Amino acid sequence: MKVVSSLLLLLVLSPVVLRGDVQLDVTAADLRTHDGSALLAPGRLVQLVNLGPNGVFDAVPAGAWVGGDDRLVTFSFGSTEWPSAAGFDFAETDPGSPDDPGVLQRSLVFNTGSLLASGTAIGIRWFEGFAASDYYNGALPAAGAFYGEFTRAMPVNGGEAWVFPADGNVVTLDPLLTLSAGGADSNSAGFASRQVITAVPEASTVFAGALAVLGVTGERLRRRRLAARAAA
Ligand SMILES: [Ca+2]
Repeated sequence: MKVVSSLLLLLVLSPVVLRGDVQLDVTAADLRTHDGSALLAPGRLVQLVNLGPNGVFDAVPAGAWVGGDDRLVTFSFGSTEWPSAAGFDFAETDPGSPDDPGVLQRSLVFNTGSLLASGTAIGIRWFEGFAASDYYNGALPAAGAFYGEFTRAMPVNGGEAWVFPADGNVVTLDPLLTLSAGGADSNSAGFASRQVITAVPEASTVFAGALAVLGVTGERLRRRRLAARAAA
């Protein structure tokens, strides 16, 4: 219930940002490990994702943080607690109190240099096996790494749809609140139950591979014809 009351406070106390800036207030709870057995620990990696022209999450391929037309979104915090980056640590913004496991509560500030087009669909991903510092130090996920993802087009908890707003706006994104956190979303919605997939070869590589197969087949046919001629 603490999360719900904090959300209401955010809705009442929406701060003002400078013209040209955008602030997104992001809340999600309870975020858990892939089997739901443990709450995600503070310090784990969370990323904000631009869902791209298709408007949906694309699977994460090994060796990259996003796949398909998805892109990581870069932002800065108002303080210096974490460098401006496309990845941030999983924790709540609640100065003076310990971070609660499983609770993401962040205010992300974008300046004019990093604005996405208004209406761009966005979402968050959380990675069970990576600390935010791993991302910052250049780590990349391997196939099988667990992660969770969330976005919402139709608000149910009093916030806004998960799209990038126009300049100068402070937006509280409709939070993920599972039953265990006092909300109405299923508990499994907070599980990091997705897995990084084996990277799919580029289309050009597949095409070259197909040509190679055709080449082998063509060589076999030529040999058969030669053999038929010799036998004639
Ligand atoms: Ca996409």
